[in-house]
Amino acid sequence: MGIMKGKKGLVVGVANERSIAWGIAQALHREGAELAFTYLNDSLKKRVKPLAEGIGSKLVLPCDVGSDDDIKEVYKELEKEWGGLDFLVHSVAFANKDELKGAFYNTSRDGFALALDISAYSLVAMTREALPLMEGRNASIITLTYYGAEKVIPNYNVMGVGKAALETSVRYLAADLGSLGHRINAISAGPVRTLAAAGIGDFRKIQRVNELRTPMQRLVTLEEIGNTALYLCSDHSTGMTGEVMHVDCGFHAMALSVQEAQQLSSKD
Ligand code: NAD
Ligand code: 0WE
Repeated sequence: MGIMKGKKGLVVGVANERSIAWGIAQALHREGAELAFTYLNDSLKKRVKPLAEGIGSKLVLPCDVGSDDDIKEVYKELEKEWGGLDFLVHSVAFANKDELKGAFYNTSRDGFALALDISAYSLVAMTREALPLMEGRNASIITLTYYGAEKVIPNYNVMGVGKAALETSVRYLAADLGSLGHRINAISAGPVRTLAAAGIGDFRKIQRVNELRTPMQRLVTLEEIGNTALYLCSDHSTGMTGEVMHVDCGFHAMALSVQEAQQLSSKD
């Protein structure tokens, strides 16, 4: 117990108690990590602050990851308060809602740039600005991705392209960070009913397909994603970097569900 004792980390992407970032924060806190949080805007501050305080975190800072100034300000504060950083949890994505449905070719130039800026470039900027604080600490960085980066998930559209850029950024960043002693990995999570997911029209259908197609015949839990994040942030995973780990009850391993295959063979 207490495998994160003495480690300090920043968690970016809590909106409420259902956020994947919050599931991750709880696992890290359970193992003794000291955490700082950021929030996007004032309406989310009201949600994030009490959650953070509930686990003894006093550092709750504003940050729009689309702003270099905001990012620099966060690390300035962490430098002042902590003087170092052992891990970073990046759990942020955004695309215009009207571009998460219909034909992908209708994605606008601005919508494409926005989705890739917030969902992929933000990891690059947050990593770069964290480096002075991480110096000599063998730090770990994690981000959250989705299967729509690898294969077409209808309507995921520009977010799929953004997640592909994010996953590739993880590999290029891993190459940069290795000689500094730091690591960076991604968790490819199965569908979880969060605020970001609630905004999606056919999310229930996506969850239903996952329950039918996964080897485990169920959906992944926030706790399971949190425990995997804990592993990647901890010194139990010091041999891993540049990896995309699927925490999806095995969905990525299937092309057809077992039931679909049985239905096909029974018709022979
Ligand atoms: P969520 O809504 O709880 O979290 C998304 C967070 O992104 C929010 O806290 C929001 O404030 C933040 N955000 C958006 N734009 C921002 C900006 N400009 N600056 C700073 N923060 C910004 O939803 P979630 O599902 O927990 O999403 C977290 C991550 O997990 C995302 O990267 C998402 O793509 C990924 N993911 C989600 C699922 C799922 O099914 N929910 C599956 C796989 C991966
Ligand atoms: O990464 C995501 C969701 C990311 C997301 C969600 C929203 C909703 C509200 C990004 N931007 C926005 N913008 C908004 O205005 N997921 C993995 C969840 C998700 O989203 C989908 C999915 C799944 C799964 C969209 C279409 C199809 C499947």
